Amino acid sequence: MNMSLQGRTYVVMGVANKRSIAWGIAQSLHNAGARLIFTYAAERFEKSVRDLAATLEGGEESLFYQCDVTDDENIMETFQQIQNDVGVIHGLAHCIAFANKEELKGDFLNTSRDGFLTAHNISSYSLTAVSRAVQPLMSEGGGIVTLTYLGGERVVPNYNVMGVAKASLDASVKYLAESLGKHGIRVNAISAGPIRTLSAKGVGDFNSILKDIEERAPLRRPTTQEEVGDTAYFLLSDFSRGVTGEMIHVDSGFHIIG
Ligand code: NDP
Ligand code: N5H
Repeated sequence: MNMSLQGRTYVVMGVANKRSIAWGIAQSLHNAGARLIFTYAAERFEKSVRDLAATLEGGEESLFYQCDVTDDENIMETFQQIQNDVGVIHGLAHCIAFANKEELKGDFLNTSRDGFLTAHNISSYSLTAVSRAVQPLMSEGGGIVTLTYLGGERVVPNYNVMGVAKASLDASVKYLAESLGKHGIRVNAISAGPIRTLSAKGVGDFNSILKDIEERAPLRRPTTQEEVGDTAYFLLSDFSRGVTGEMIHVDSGFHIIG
């Protein structure tokens, strides 16, 4: 078996800028020879995604589609268009989450119904919606990977409604793995340690969170985009062919510390 992804095509959802974890995944897949398809939600990020892809050698072969995961019609049209343009897809990386800023501080008890539904809609249900849309394109089987965080397994200050949404996402990974296994499609999650991205900006006290990782995580260093990218590559390659419904922590081992 070889690790090359030559001749394979992967959809990467959620590149906003060069700090995005999705961009780390895109780079790892590209380095393995994969052809990439990027989706972005906001038009304002289209140029940023196109400019980034252009920095990849042969990146001009990449394709770009606008896809807002709150819009079922938009999702269906996007994957219909991808099917028309490229036919078969071998995998998908779902790197999407959102919660209103006001819900990411203070007491979880104050979470509003609207804020709860928004977080779950974008950060959790979207994986099921997208998996259903991509399934017909994955006719040769393959992998779907999503990104989660420890705050879905335990209470992490300020993560609040996003923690509950990640718990729902984590359970969705297992149910989707069961639904899609018969089609040769594996579904897994990477639980990443804190990485300073646009989403992470301005929420919580990121410096003290990173300091804690540097002091207490077994590897005594923060997680990098590249580390997550390479684990996504593993999960989207045949080397992980027996792995589905799994969550791999790429967090310097922080999750084992009590
Ligand atoms: P980024 O801000 O780089 O990426 C978040 C992405 O979510 C953006 O590209 C954004 O697209 C997209 N998004 C938001 N709303 C929608 C929508 N309605 N439709 C489609 N896309 C949408 O941050 P990260 O790379 O940090 O986040 C990626 C994933 O990693 C998230 O699931 C996050 O929870 C997870 N994660 C992050 C960690 C970290 O420390 N950074 C740790 C563990 C997990 P747009 O900007 O175009 O709206
Ligand atoms: C415990 C923490 C720190 C506190 C909580 C952070 C939660 C972050 C997750 C969500 C996705 C952030 C978010 O939705 C921010 C938005 O309200 C505002 N930002 C935006 O709209 C920007 C422009 C766009 C690009 O962002 C999105 N998402 O669309 C958790 C951290 C230690 C780890 C972490 C940061 C986890 C995570 O899930 O991202």
